[in-house]
Amino acid sequence: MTTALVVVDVQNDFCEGGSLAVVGGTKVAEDVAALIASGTYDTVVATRDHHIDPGTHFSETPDFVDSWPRHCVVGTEGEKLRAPLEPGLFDETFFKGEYEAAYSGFEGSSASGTGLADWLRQHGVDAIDVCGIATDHCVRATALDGAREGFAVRVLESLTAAVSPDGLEPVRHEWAQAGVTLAE
Ligand code: VGL
Repeated sequence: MTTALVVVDVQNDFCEGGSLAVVGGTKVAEDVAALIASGTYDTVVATRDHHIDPGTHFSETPDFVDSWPRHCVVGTEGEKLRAPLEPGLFDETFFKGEYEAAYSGFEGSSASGTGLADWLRQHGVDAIDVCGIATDHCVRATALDGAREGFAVRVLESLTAAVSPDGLEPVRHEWAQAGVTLAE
């Protein structure tokens, strides 16, 4: 099996100080950078929320379920990867959500227009380890889509941060139903 690390949306707006801050986001950035530096994975990719005008995904009165404060707007600091992560650490980056909500990294495309699933297959990847932010939104959706696309999917839960850490049981149940496993 060739396993790739998929790092979901570890961007400034999702970390402490950002417009949609998730507690623990900065620690995820640090811990994921250390994991990448350990050389465990030959293939490492990132996804990034990359909004221009995503319609009702943004709201002045967000419900934090389907609508959110403005975040990860193209060209802003909030859209950039959280240090110590930086673009050069990744073999490819997949951008999503220009004009719509896009929770799953599998909705993303590289700058040259390749989707995540095709890119992984082209690189001989058949398994993915998923980490990043937020556990209960973009990590959730990316893991489920990965399983649907036929990859063996593990979620590295200790390398994620959740919007609602107390609400993860149903998410874990969905993952289990889909054949997604948990590591650590
Ligand atoms: C996310 C809420 C809104 C995420 C993205 O990356 O999990 N959450 N947009």
